[in-house]
Amino acid sequence: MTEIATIQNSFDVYAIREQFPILNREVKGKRLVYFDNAATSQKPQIVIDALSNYYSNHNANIHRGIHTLAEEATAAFEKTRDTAQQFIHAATREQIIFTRGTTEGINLVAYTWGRQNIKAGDEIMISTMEHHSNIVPWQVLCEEKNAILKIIPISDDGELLMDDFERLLSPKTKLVSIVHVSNSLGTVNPVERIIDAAHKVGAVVMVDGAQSTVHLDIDVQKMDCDFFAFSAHKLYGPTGVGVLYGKKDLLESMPVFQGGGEMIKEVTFEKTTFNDLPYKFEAGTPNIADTVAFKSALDFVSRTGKSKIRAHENELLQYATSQLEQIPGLKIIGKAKEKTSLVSFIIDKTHPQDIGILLDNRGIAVRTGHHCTQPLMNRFGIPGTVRASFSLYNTKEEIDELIIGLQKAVKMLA
Ligand code: 7TS
Repeated sequence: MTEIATIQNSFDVYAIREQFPILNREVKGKRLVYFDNAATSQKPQIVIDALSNYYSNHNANIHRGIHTLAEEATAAFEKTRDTAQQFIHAATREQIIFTRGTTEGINLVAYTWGRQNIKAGDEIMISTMEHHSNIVPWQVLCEEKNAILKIIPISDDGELLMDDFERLLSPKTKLVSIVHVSNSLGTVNPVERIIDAAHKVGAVVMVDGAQSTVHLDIDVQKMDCDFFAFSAHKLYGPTGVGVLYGKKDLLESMPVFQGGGEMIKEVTFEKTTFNDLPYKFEAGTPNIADTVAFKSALDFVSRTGKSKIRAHENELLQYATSQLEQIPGLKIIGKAKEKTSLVSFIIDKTHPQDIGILLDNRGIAVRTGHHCTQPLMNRFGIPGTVRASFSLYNTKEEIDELIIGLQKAVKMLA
């Protein structure tokens, strides 16, 4: 039995850890405890090897050459498209558009579908808990078109107020763009209910899957979203690659995003005809090596098994929550019933950044600040939080180290 087959049968966090070389390094003389997974995940050896193998053996530009290397590089690049299609259960491979990441996916929709379809007086709806990348593109569009941005409010626990959402919906609502899982709260939003309600008033729905795709099973057809965007680097893959999924009729009707090589069928100075999906949206030489290596990351997650990963991460979430709640003066921000493995918190009389520095001195990496969700921080009346986000390779012992680090930090700062 191979090592991977063994992992498939039982979740062995220590065997998983061995596949992530960076977890062996020391920071400030201590073994690294990496709790900044919501910002970016670490990479398993197979992803690192795939990158090195691509450049060592197959590097060429894709789609254009007839020589052997070009054919190998093209085949490897296109294989990732098939794997990504299966990973999110898209109906066809043409609906998988490679981007730089979630941010570019959202901007692509704003700059193409948005500019074509949003008119003065139309309404675009987002929520209080959006990442800046799902706020700013819509603000820019609303300003340009004289459209109106509406915000779905949230409860003190960090859950969407669904009754308010349904009240805000009207035939004027043309687009709802909603985060699937909040990067600052961990809240899992009821996207199917949102999509269903939005479709009833004729609105198109975009889902920001940056934080959800690594933790939850994603089935874009069952979800019935119109657009779905995610990033490889939060999914054990390389930085600089992402996927935008869209319903085929929408993608076909949309104007092009960027012009250049690959996205055309024929160019004359009088007129250009555009390529078919997905190439219509993939102008220029893409990030070939990282896209090729992304396949190894998706395969790694699928082989390990999302349900086993989720069970392990849930255990970490429950354990961390119960331990953190025992620290005097600590308040958890985000107590939704449905959460992924992320805890945001503040501690009386301390600044999140000071906590972050003291934890880093113990080799513990957490994120502090507003996490690119400033309006959400304003909703809670705080400048930021300390955020510990857990991944499949984290352990309860590491959470114990976090708790000790926090207890010592509080003693020093309070
Ligand atoms: N949407 C959400 C919900 C995110 O968490 C992020 C990145 C993005 C969009 C943008 O993704 P990108 O890959 O295009 O940058 N979130 C974070 C974070 O929480 N800390 O660093 C980046």
